[in-house]
Amino acid sequence: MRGERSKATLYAKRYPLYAKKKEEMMLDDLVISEAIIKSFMEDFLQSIKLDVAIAGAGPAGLIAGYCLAKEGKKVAIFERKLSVGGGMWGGGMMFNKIVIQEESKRILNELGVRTKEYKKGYYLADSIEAVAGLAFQAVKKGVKIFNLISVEDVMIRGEKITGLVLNWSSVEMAKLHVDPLSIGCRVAVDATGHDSELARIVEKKIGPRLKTESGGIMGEKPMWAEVGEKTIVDNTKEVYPGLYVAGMAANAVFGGPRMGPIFGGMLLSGEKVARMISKRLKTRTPE
Ligand code: 48H
Repeated sequence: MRGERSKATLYAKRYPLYAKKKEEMMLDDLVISEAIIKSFMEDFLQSIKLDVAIAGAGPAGLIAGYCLAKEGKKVAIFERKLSVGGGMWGGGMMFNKIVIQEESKRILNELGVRTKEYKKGYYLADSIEAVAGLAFQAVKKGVKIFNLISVEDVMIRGEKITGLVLNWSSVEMAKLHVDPLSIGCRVAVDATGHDSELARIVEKKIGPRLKTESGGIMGEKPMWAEVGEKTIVDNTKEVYPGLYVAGMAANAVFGGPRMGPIFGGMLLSGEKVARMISKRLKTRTPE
């Protein structure tokens, strides 16, 4: 109390404008820092054992997280970049609109994102509104999103994914020799987009043992929206025990075409992976 008062007097002398504020609460820079550090550490510790760990906060990862949290699952998303939303912000060639089809319109509408019919079966949404809606609703449902953290490896025990290995993206970018930390999960989702990074890590570390035709990553095929949007939902499945693929990663791993700036398939894929995982975690004894 004495300290507070003398601080106020000091400020009042140095900055006359503060004289009026003398009796008011003063802002303490150290309290601000302490609040951030403590609260982040609490969140991080809370996430050390998860039901579901998702790599990638693009549209597929965000909707998967949202649906899983709605089912009461403890879920966190680890995103390499500063921003969430993956490739959705830029719409098509930086024209920031996205197209979605009839079946997935209800998903955006549930999140409060507006859609407008363009032609029968084609709906438009503002890409910024779509990303904002996805991220906001996911967080509100209880998904913990950690941005600026990259998944650099996986933990495998007894031929099953049991966790993800994390590092700051800045460490990765600066190529610093800093060891990572690990978190545990009952199930992991590779929602890393075109690069399907988690499936790639598994293939690289233990060989061609994925549940694909070749055992390895089949690779994404050329643009074909009609087929790509269908296969992406079919390809959303478990690719290695405990590891599911969703979104663009599903077509990259199982060899489906790309589809350009139509995003219905990403949403349906995220929803499907959440449904599959929820069912599995309900029927299994907690590990
Ligand atoms: C942490 C990581 C890591 C890692 C990557 O690319 P995304 O938007 O992926 P989807 O599948 O949700 O959506 C795909 C869509 O955006 C798209 O690209 C389409 C429709 N393309 C069609 C076409 O023809 O091109 O998001 C993936 C996210 C990104 O934010 C990455 O930064 C992040 O995953 N990420 N995060 N650890 N190792 N790798």
